[in-house]
Amino acid sequence: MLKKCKIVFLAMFLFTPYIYSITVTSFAHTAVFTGTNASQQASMDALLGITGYAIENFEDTTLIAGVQFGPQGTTPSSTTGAGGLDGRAIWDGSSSFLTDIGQGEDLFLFDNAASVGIGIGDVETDVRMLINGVDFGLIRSLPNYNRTQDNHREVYVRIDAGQGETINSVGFSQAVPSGDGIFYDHLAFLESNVVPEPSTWFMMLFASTFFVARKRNK
Ligand SMILES: [Ca+2]
Ligand SMILES: [Ca+2]
Ligand SMILES: [Ca+2]
Repeated sequence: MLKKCKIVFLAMFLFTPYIYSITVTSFAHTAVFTGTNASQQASMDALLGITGYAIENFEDTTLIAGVQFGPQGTTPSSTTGAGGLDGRAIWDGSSSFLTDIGQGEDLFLFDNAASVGIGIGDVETDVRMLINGVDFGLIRSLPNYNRTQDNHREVYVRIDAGQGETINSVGFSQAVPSGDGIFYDHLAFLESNVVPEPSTWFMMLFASTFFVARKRNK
Protein backbone atom coordinates (compact mmCIF):
# COMPACT_ATOMS: atom_id res chain seq x y z
CA MET A 1 0.00 0.00 0.00
CA LEU A 2 2.81 2.39 0.97
CA LYS A 3 4.61 1.53 -2.26
CA LYS A 4 1.46 2.30 -4.26
CA CYS A 5 1.14 5.66 -2.51
CA LYS A 6 4.75 6.49 -3.35
CA ILE A 7 4.19 5.66 -7.01
CA VAL A 8 1.07 7.86 -7.15
CA PHE A 9 2.94 10.64 -5.34
CA LEU A 10 5.86 10.47 -7.77
CA ALA A 11 3.48 10.39 -10.76
CA MET A 12 1.79 13.55 -9.49
CA PHE A 13 5.15 15.32 -9.29
CA LEU A 14 6.18 14.20 -12.75
CA PHE A 15 2.96 14.90 -14.59
CA THR A 16 1.66 18.03 -12.87
CA PRO A 17 3.60 20.43 -15.17
CA TYR A 18 2.05 18.83 -18.25
CA ILE A 19 -1.63 19.09 -17.31
CA TYR A 20 -3.21 21.46 -19.81
CA SER A 21 -4.53 24.33 -17.75
CA ILE A 22 -4.91 27.32 -20.07
CA THR A 23 -7.79 29.52 -18.97
CA VAL A 24 -9.92 31.75 -21.18
CA THR A 25 -11.73 34.80 -19.79
CA SER A 26 -14.04 36.85 -22.00
CA PHE A 27 -15.46 40.34 -21.57
CA ALA A 28 -18.38 42.12 -23.28
CA HIS A 29 -17.25 45.29 -25.05
CA THR A 30 -20.09 47.16 -23.32
CA ALA A 31 -18.56 46.29 -19.92
CA VAL A 32 -15.00 47.41 -20.62
CA PHE A 33 -14.79 49.87 -23.54
CA THR A 34 -15.73 53.50 -23.01
CA GLY A 35 -13.39 55.27 -25.42
CA THR A 36 -9.93 55.66 -26.84
CA ASN A 37 -8.40 58.42 -24.73
CA ALA A 38 -5.55 57.54 -22.36
CA SER A 39 -7.57 57.36 -19.14
CA GLN A 40 -10.37 55.35 -20.78
CA GLN A 41 -7.79 52.94 -22.16
CA ALA A 42 -6.06 52.61 -18.78
CA SER A 43 -9.43 51.81 -17.16
CA MET A 44 -10.18 49.24 -19.85
CA ASP A 45 -6.77 47.57 -19.44
CA ALA A 46 -7.32 47.36 -15.67
CA LEU A 47 -10.74 45.73 -16.16
CA LEU A 48 -9.26 43.29 -18.69
CA GLY A 49 -6.32 42.50 -16.39
CA ILE A 50 -3.75 43.46 -19.02
CA THR A 51 -2.15 46.55 -17.46
CA GLY A 52 1.55 46.62 -18.38
CA TYR A 53 1.22 44.15 -21.27
CA ALA A 54 2.85 44.84 -24.65
CA ILE A 55 0.08 46.11 -26.98
CA GLU A 56 -0.17 45.81 -30.78
CA ASN A 57 -2.70 48.50 -31.64
CA PHE A 58 -2.97 47.90 -35.41
CA GLU A 59 -2.52 51.57 -36.17
CA ASP A 60 -0.04 50.50 -38.87
CA THR A 61 0.70 47.26 -40.74
CA THR A 62 3.93 46.54 -38.81
CA LEU A 63 3.62 44.26 -35.79
CA ILE A 64 5.55 44.94 -32.59
CA ALA A 65 8.34 42.55 -31.53
CA GLY A 66 7.07 39.36 -29.88
CA VAL A 67 4.11 38.74 -32.19
CA GLN A 68 3.85 37.51 -35.77
CA PHE A 69 0.93 36.88 -38.08
CA GLY A 70 1.03 33.60 -40.00
CA PRO A 71 -2.18 32.59 -41.75
CA GLN A 72 -2.34 29.07 -43.12
CA GLY A 73 -0.12 28.46 -46.09
CA THR A 74 2.00 31.57 -45.64
CA THR A 75 5.21 32.32 -43.79
CA PRO A 76 4.81 33.96 -40.36
CA SER A 77 5.27 37.66 -40.87
CA SER A 78 5.97 40.76 -38.81
CA THR A 79 3.29 42.59 -40.79
CA THR A 80 -0.47 42.21 -41.02
CA GLY A 81 0.02 40.48 -44.39
CA ALA A 82 -3.02 40.10 -46.60
CA GLY A 83 -5.37 41.68 -44.07
CA GLY A 84 -6.03 45.38 -44.01
CA LEU A 85 -6.46 48.18 -41.52
CA ASP A 86 -9.98 49.45 -41.01
CA GLY A 87 -11.61 52.28 -39.08
CA ARG A 88 -14.44 50.15 -37.59
CA ALA A 89 -14.67 47.89 -34.52
CA ILE A 90 -11.69 49.59 -32.87
CA TRP A 91 -10.58 48.89 -29.28
CA ASP A 92 -7.84 51.56 -29.38
CA GLY A 93 -6.56 54.38 -31.65
CA SER A 94 -8.39 54.80 -34.94
CA SER A 95 -7.92 51.51 -36.77
CA SER A 96 -8.39 47.76 -36.35
CA PHE A 97 -7.09 44.75 -38.30
CA LEU A 98 -9.70 43.34 -40.70
CA THR A 99 -9.32 39.93 -42.33
CA ASP A 100 -11.54 37.68 -44.41
CA ILE A 101 -11.45 34.46 -42.39
CA GLY A 102 -12.81 32.57 -45.40
CA GLN A 103 -9.27 32.83 -46.82
CA GLY A 104 -7.79 30.65 -44.05
CA GLU A 105 -6.90 30.64 -40.37
CA ASP A 106 -5.95 33.94 -38.74
CA LEU A 107 -2.96 32.84 -36.69
CA PHE A 108 -1.15 35.05 -34.20
CA LEU A 109 2.21 33.63 -33.09
CA PHE A 110 3.96 34.45 -29.81
CA ASP A 111 7.37 33.75 -28.40
CA ASN A 112 6.38 31.88 -25.21
CA ALA A 113 3.72 34.25 -23.89
CA ALA A 114 2.34 33.81 -20.37
CA SER A 115 -0.85 35.67 -21.24
CA VAL A 116 -2.51 37.02 -24.39
CA GLY A 117 -5.51 39.31 -24.93
CA ILE A 118 -7.37 40.29 -28.11
CA GLY A 119 -10.41 42.37 -29.02
CA ILE A 120 -12.65 40.72 -31.62
CA GLY A 121 -15.52 42.09 -33.69
CA ASP A 122 -18.22 41.24 -36.25
CA VAL A 123 -18.18 37.45 -35.99
CA GLU A 124 -21.19 36.45 -38.11
CA THR A 125 -20.32 32.78 -38.63
CA ASP A 126 -19.02 29.79 -36.63
CA VAL A 127 -15.45 30.94 -35.97
CA ARG A 128 -13.43 28.75 -33.60
CA MET A 129 -10.52 29.77 -31.40
CA LEU A 130 -7.45 27.52 -31.30
CA ILE A 131 -4.81 28.01 -28.62
CA ASN A 132 -1.52 26.18 -29.28
CA GLY A 133 -3.52 24.30 -31.93
CA VAL A 134 -6.15 23.10 -29.42
CA ASP A 135 -9.80 23.93 -30.14
CA PHE A 136 -11.32 26.15 -27.43
CA GLY A 137 -14.73 26.45 -29.09
CA LEU A 138 -16.78 29.03 -30.94
CA ILE A 139 -16.22 32.75 -30.41
CA ARG A 140 -19.99 33.30 -30.47
CA SER A 141 -20.39 30.76 -27.63
CA LEU A 142 -17.96 32.55 -25.30
CA PRO A 143 -19.44 33.96 -22.08
CA ASN A 144 -20.12 37.71 -22.48
CA TYR A 145 -19.96 37.58 -26.29
CA ASN A 146 -22.14 40.56 -27.18
CA ARG A 147 -23.15 41.47 -30.73
CA THR A 148 -24.82 44.89 -30.63
CA GLN A 149 -24.46 45.96 -34.27
CA ASP A 150 -22.75 45.18 -37.57
CA ASN A 151 -19.01 45.79 -38.00
CA HIS A 152 -18.54 46.51 -34.31
CA ARG A 153 -16.63 45.38 -31.21
CA GLU A 154 -18.09 42.21 -29.67
CA VAL A 155 -15.86 40.46 -27.17
CA TYR A 156 -12.40 40.77 -25.61
CA VAL A 157 -10.66 37.51 -24.80
CA ARG A 158 -7.83 37.05 -22.31
CA ILE A 159 -5.94 33.77 -22.34
CA ASP A 160 -3.72 32.79 -19.41
CA ALA A 161 -1.21 29.97 -19.46
CA GLY A 162 -1.04 27.69 -16.43
CA GLN A 163 2.05 27.08 -14.36
CA GLY A 164 4.94 25.89 -16.51
CA GLU A 165 2.94 26.52 -19.72
CA THR A 166 3.33 29.08 -22.47
CA ILE A 167 1.11 30.33 -25.29
CA ASN A 168 2.74 30.13 -28.70
CA SER A 169 -0.23 30.56 -31.01
CA VAL A 170 -3.78 31.86 -30.98
CA GLY A 171 -5.72 31.10 -34.14
CA PHE A 172 -9.20 31.76 -35.45
CA SER A 173 -10.74 29.64 -38.18
CA GLN A 174 -13.90 28.25 -39.72
CA ALA A 175 -14.42 24.49 -39.96
CA VAL A 176 -16.00 25.09 -43.36
CA PRO A 177 -14.35 28.14 -44.94
CA SER A 178 -16.82 30.83 -45.99
CA GLY A 179 -16.54 34.57 -46.16
CA ASP A 180 -16.66 36.58 -42.93
CA GLY A 181 -14.79 39.79 -42.19
CA ILE A 182 -13.35 39.59 -38.65
CA PHE A 183 -11.93 42.63 -36.86
CA TYR A 184 -9.09 42.39 -34.31
CA ASP A 185 -7.59 45.13 -32.16
CA HIS A 186 -5.71 45.85 -28.91
CA LEU A 187 -3.71 42.62 -29.10
CA ALA A 188 -1.97 42.31 -25.72
CA PHE A 189 0.67 39.88 -24.53
CA LEU A 190 2.95 39.24 -21.61
CA GLU A 191 6.10 37.26 -22.31
CA SER A 192 6.84 34.32 -20.06
CA ASN A 193 10.12 33.85 -18.23
CA VAL A 194 9.34 30.31 -17.15
CA VAL A 195 10.09 27.65 -19.78
CA PRO A 196 9.69 25.48 -17.76
CA GLU A 197 9.67 26.92 -14.29
CA PRO A 198 12.95 26.27 -12.40
CA SER A 199 10.85 25.35 -9.35
CA THR A 200 9.13 22.64 -11.41
CA TRP A 201 12.46 21.10 -12.37
CA PHE A 202 13.70 21.45 -8.79
CA MET A 203 10.62 19.63 -7.48
CA MET A 204 11.05 16.85 -10.04
CA LEU A 205 14.75 16.50 -9.21
CA PHE A 206 14.04 16.58 -5.49
CA ALA A 207 11.29 13.97 -5.84
CA SER A 208 13.42 11.60 -7.89
CA THR A 209 16.52 11.88 -5.64
CA PHE A 210 14.29 11.41 -2.58
CA PHE A 211 12.89 8.16 -3.94
CA VAL A 212 16.29 6.88 -5.06
CA ALA A 213 17.65 7.59 -1.58
CA ARG A 214 14.71 5.81 0.05
CA LYS A 215 15.20 2.79 -2.16
CA ARG A 216 18.91 2.55 -1.37
CA ASN A 217 18.27 2.76 2.36
CA LYS A 218 16.06 -0.32 2.28
CA1 LIG B 1 -6.33 50.10 -33.03
CA1 LIG C 1 1.64 48.06 -35.28
CA1 LIG D 1 -18.10 39.73 -40.16
